[in-house]
Amino acid sequence: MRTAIIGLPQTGKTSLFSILTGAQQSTRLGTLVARVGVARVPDPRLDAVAAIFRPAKVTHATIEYVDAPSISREALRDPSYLAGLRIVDAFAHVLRFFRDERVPHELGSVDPLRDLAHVETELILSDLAVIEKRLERLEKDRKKLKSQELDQEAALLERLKAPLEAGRPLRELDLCEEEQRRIRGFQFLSQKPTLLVLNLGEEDAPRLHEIEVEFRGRLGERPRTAVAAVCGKIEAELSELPAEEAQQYRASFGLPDAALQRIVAATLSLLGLISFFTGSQPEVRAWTVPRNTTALKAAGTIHSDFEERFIRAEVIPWQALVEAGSLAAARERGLLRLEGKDYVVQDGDVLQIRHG
Ligand SMILES: Nc1nc2c(ncn2[C@@H]2O[C@H](COP(=O)(O)OP(=O)(O)OP(=O)(O)O)[C@@H](O)[C@H]2O)c(=O)[nH]1
Ligand SMILES: [Mg+2]
Repeated sequence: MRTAIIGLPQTGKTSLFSILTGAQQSTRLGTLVARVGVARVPDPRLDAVAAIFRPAKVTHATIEYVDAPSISREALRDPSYLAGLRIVDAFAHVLRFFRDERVPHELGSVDPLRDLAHVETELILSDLAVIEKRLERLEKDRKKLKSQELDQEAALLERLKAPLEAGRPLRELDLCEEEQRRIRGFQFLSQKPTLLVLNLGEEDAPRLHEIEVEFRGRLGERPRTAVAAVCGKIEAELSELPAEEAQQYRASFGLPDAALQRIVAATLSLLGLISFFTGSQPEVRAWTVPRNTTALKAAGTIHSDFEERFIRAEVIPWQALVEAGSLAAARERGLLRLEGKDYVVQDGDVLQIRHG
């Protein structure tokens, strides 16, 4: 799972990267190289399950974040820059709300909705260029070779052009599975699920929730788009402190719970991911999988051998395990269910995979 942090120059992308990955802040102006870091998915359920097993090691699920160089028309013409953006599963698009005269604004003034439209337009134009190029190619090929497959691809791409030309990103279109499959290989930028991160100034900290709600209202209904507000500068500074101390400072600013938790939770739900846990003495671990994943596929994410030699899964919801106090007690009370390969894993399940 990889998310790219995108946005205009000087909006707080690197600050967000520091909050999420704990990487020390090095505000490198306009750097052209993307940095990759790993965020641990904070999960109180994992801590509760770990208290039951008391394992040697607790492993959180992770999300990779990329601190991408800022979006611009020139950058979007650079093949290696584009390639870096194409491979990600989602975008976290940072919008500048904070006012600070010492920090120059690319478009001259603070106006997050305009900035959003500006960046979206660049992504859309980039996708349109890809479509045009492919259509030209297809036209040549279809003259040489009659192929229903190519005809259908051309028809679909033609159909995608109209909404794009009207300024609608591809993520807002309802495409059937067949259409999704046909265009997957293009990895269109405007199709990425997007978390809009509102980067507020510290004076807005007490109104964080209000501003978030208001912005959602102004945005209107947008499929595969989520909104989360943060005070980037404060949170980036707090990310270098011990958790408890940071929480005290946060409260003194009137800020809600840790930004890391809210951003990561929003990213997971945007992507339709759920968590399950595995527990044993050596290791308790959280895993993320798409909603509706079967026990067989879940076993495969742990180890490919588990999928190949899968027999059954023993399943218990994490709360039931915590209430029982131990795996043995849960088993005695008949709380562990034996499930087959087609069982659909639920958010918060604790799984023991039995394999040959
Ligand atoms: N006052 C104020 N300044 C901020 C805030 N967030 C970021 N900044 C400042 O804005 C500048 C840019 O922040 P970065 O996090 O480096 O932004 P960026 O988007 O990575 O910038 P580039 O990589 O150069 O495009 C820095 O000087 C930050 O201190 C904020 O919430 N309030
Ligand atoms: Mg930066």
